[in-house]
Amino acid sequence: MAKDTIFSKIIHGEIPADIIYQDEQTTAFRDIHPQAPTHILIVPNNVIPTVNDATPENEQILGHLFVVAAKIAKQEGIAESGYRLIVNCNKDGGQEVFHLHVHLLGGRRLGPMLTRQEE
Ligand code: DGP
Repeated sequence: MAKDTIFSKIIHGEIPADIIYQDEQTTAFRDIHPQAPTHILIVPNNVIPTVNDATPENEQILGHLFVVAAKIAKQEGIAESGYRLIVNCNKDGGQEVFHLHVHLLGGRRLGPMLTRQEE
């Protein structure tokens, strides 16, 4: 099994976070460095380090993350105005925490999907 992460500690209540949703499979909490008025992380309770580690056994939980995202978007009042879901993978994707998570961003116009290429 993959080793615990900072997000595991949040999921298990060992460090504080603004948890807005939790069920047996997933936990959602507000990002510590919000990039938009709504910036929530939706995280599987069991660690999958990156998208590269996803297996056919993970298909149910990976789908569940989207169902939870839709539920939270409604709860946050941004379902109709719109939002963006992002999953970063490894260095070029900008992944910092190696516990797969979906960023749910909304509450303002988010602009183009990518910023200019870094040199
Ligand atoms: P990523 O770059 O996709 O791995 O995103 C990691 C996000 O996690 C980043 O936006 C900041 C957030 N984050 C990191 N540590 C913590 C924490 O301890 N608490 C909360 N709420 N968010 C965190």
